[in-house]
Amino acid sequence: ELSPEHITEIYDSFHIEDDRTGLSSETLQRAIADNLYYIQGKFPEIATLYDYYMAVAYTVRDRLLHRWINTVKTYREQDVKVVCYLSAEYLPGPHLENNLVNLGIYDQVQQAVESSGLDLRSILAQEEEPGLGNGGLGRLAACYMDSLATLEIPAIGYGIRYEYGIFDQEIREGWQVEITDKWLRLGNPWEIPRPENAVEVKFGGYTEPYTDDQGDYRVRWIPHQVVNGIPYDTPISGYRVNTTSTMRLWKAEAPESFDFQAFNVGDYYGAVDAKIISENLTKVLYPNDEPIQGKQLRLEQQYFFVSCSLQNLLKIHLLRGDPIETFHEKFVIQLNDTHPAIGVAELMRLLVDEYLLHWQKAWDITQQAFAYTNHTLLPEALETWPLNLFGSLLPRHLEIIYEINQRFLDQVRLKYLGNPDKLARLSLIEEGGSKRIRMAHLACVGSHAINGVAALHTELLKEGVLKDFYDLWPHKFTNITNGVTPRRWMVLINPRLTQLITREIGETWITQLEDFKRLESLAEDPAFRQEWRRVKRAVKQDLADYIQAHQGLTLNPDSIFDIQAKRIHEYKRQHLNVLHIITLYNRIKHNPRLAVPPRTFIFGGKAAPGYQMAKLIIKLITSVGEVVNHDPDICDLIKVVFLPDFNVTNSQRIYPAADLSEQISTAGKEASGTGNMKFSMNGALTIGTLDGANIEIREAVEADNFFLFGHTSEDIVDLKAQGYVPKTFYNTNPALKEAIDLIASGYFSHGNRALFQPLVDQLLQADPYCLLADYQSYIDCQDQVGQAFQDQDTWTKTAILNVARIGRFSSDRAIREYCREIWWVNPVSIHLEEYQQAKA
Ligand code: T68
Repeated sequence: ELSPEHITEIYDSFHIEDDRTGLSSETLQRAIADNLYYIQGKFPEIATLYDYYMAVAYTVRDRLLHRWINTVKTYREQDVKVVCYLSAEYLPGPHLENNLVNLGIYDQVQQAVESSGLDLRSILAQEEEPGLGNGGLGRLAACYMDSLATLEIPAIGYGIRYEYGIFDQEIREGWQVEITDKWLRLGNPWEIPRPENAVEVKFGGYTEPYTDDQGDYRVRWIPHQVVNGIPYDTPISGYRVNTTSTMRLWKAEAPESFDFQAFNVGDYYGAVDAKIISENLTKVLYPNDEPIQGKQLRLEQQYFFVSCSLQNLLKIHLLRGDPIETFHEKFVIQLNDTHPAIGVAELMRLLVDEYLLHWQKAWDITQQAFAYTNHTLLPEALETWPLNLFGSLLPRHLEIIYEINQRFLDQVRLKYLGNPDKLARLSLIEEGGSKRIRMAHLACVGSHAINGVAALHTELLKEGVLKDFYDLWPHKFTNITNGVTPRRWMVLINPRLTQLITREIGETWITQLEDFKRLESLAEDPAFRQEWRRVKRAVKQDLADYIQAHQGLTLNPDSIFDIQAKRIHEYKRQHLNVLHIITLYNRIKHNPRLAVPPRTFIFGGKAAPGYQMAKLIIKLITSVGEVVNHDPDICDLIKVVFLPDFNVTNSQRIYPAADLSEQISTAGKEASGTGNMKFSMNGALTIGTLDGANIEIREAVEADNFFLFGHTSEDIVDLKAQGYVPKTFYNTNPALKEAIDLIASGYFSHGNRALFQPLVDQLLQADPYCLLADYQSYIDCQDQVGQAFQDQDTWTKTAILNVARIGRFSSDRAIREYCREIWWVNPVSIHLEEYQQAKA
């Protein structure tokens, strides 16, 4: 520790130039030139556009660092409670533009680069986004980081610095091809490595008991392997506030001492092998949006980042001079699904084995520190680990989990005398056949709060997968409906609509989205509606231009832009959408003079590389597009587009351009959905089932302004209970039969009947997601959509009302609820000290 005098001396020895903090376009222009020269080592004759991007990024980062340092200092000095978000995935999207928006320097930077003869949009396009997540769950974590900073809540987001993020998707001959995502190849200007804060993580080996100085029974863990965790910090700005939080991602490296050990015995190659094995740990993101049961490396990743993060938190706590016993008063740890649930056992290990607390004290701290968010109802998606695998990797944690379980079941036994079934259902260990650890149960037992991510989802958790826990601890359960940040999902992606709205109602909505309700009366104003339509038309033209340039397809910007963009999954039912397309196609083929409003069907989304049916659904979409787009009988009334590589960057062109948002999952399967919110916020109408947050969106915008179809989650349960026979629907519905038969006939596959056979068989023989049962209702509803679109003025009114009433679905609202109901934390404002003052 340095003395105060020494610190003053260090401050006196250097000073920060205004070129690193100034916000005028002149200063920014100078700073960009300076960074191009001194950081990129380039001069204009040889600088690439990427060099300019880096120079601008470093210039913006300098401005962030000033705020970031003040944020960290404030939290160090003041006695604040901090939210720690533990998430194996983050999808922040490109940082540069978001930071320009949040700092309020978009125009100044634009002017600065234009004065240098450059174009800001093409500089922004250089950024490679960190694809450190699969979909909704990772993107939610990023929206929450944005809202936490904007609401000035002290927070750290912990995660994994995957070297390869989610694969890039290419479409070749209609099939998905996965390309490795080398996002770090050209350097990452947003992260700061902190090798001095490395921590050690142990794996494998065995445990042994010993007696400590007090004569207490203790356990020691002798690992087989040690891996170092190196933190990489990325500043996360808040909107127009000084608060700048930290996203701290861990990279695995081999500890040097480990290498030396091998060197000493002369095993140079063994040492290199060990290094490779260690560094494999954070090499790649598992591209699955469901858990991959039983992959050892995945468990290693989870434990690695959780152990690094908890060790780091305990260190911060002790550095602040606080006693270990008050840990839970200063930190609350949110588990983003069960991926970090091993944290419950790890905190117990750290408190009991390393800090020598008694079990009960450690358990009180742990339970009060943790809270758990569930993101799925699919029973096959609940994470469990084979006990053998778990025990060989984490022998001490297995013992701790046994101890937690024993004490937990002792308590349960008193409540449910003589009900062994209940005990078996609640147990952290799944018995029978091969034993497994149930991570959701560990998360429930170790947390003071458990939440679902939409009202229906939370209710279904309480009646279904977590029912026994709900019966035991009803007070632990809460619903926090998801939300998305209006900064990225409106201000950044839709400047035209942002400007129109702000001109009318001011800009308070950017941080208080409920203020959108001031748009209600404008829905009645014909002149405003006309301007709204002009904006939508311009934004659709932008997307059409992009698709023309990238896919050579000409789209009609006056057609209905009907969009489904999300991961490809049978439960999300992209193939139901395809059945509608084929139905329309058949109708036009039968009656070429049929008056149908022109539609452009746009799809985007990745399939897990091992999920054959999802990949076949992509092939079906592209194959149908191939036929429909070129059939002269269709006269361009229908176009089908598959936009490759759906990621945050590409999604930003999609949401603003939609007329119709497809949210058509089987009721009871989609926990919440968040794309539904982004589409609505940008003025699309929704066609959807009563699933996830759709239900609440429909309530908010009111039933007349939402296209509802399909069975409810209760209907679906009943349908299945009665023995669902999809063939009955097929046999009794000629249009449905015709559509499916056309796929089966090889019509879309150059006569190859075998190609789509697995998909057809699945629908006719099992149809686990009830497409056939919902088909007619969907078609009828789509017919209403087609009708409604003919009346552009009413359609626009409805779109405006959707936006006016979507305010509740801001992530700011969601974060306020977490703060109030689960975290018990308060905002702390950050004052920027002038650098010279900072000496004090
Ligand atoms: C999604 N889950 C839900 N999981 O499907 C979606 N899972 O309804 C919800 O809106 C969203 O979470 C946010 O709450 C996911 O995205 C995953 O990506 C995932 C990844 C690995 C393992 C399991």
